[in-house]
Amino acid sequence: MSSRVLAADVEHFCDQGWVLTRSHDDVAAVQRWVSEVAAWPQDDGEWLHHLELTDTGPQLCRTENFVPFHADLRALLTTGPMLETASALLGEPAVLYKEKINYKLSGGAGYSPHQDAPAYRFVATHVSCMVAVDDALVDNGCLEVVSGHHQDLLPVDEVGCIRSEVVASLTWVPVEVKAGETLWFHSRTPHRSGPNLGPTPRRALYPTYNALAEGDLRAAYYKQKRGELGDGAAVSLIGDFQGRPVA
Ligand SMILES: O=C(O)CCC(=O)C(=O)O
Repeated sequence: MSSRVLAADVEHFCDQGWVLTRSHDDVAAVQRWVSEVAAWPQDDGEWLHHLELTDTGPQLCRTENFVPFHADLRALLTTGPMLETASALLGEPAVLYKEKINYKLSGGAGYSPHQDAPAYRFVATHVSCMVAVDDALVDNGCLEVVSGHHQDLLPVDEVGCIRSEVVASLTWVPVEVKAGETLWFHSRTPHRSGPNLGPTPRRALYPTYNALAEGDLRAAYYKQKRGELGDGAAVSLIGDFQGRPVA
């Protein structure tokens, strides 16, 4: 394990299925990089911008596949403390599998209760995290997780989210994450989030890492996702996003 990753953090992750760490000190720089990506044009790149319809009109809700085109975000997510923490939590060297920005701008929708594992088609061992770009608080739709419930896949409904009777039986805990902190969670940790009811954005980066021993599969993931969803409105390979599609 890297000396920069605390054994207590690994233990918390193994026991609870999540752990909160400090990931970056230059909050303003990461906010600027994410604003740069958000300003990229819709059509003429290989990145994937997604819009949602809100009461005030269409707005950006997600960008995927930006790491090849932004050197600073590539360095943040594929080297240094982030990669070291992913490797420590997986217990073996990690590699980036996919990455997204969820913008959750004011009025942006939340996410239904789900586990991520069913959406990851090629890899068995993976870990994700939410790198808070802005403070993620209860009022602007921070994540809620279920602690210590990451051993099994739970029964799902017709869109791949956790069945409502199971949701009602679980204890959901909001985890507020300040800008500069990262919430790491196991791909079987149940999680959900509410809408952003506040006036300011709740932007977050979501890199997912897999065990390098299973291969560097990022390009294959995006090829398959484009094939399955095209460049259209659907945001996810499961129906967890509660946002309205833009016609
Ligand atoms: O950003 C959020 O509020 C939740 C995101 C999430 O669970 C997902 O993208 O799968």
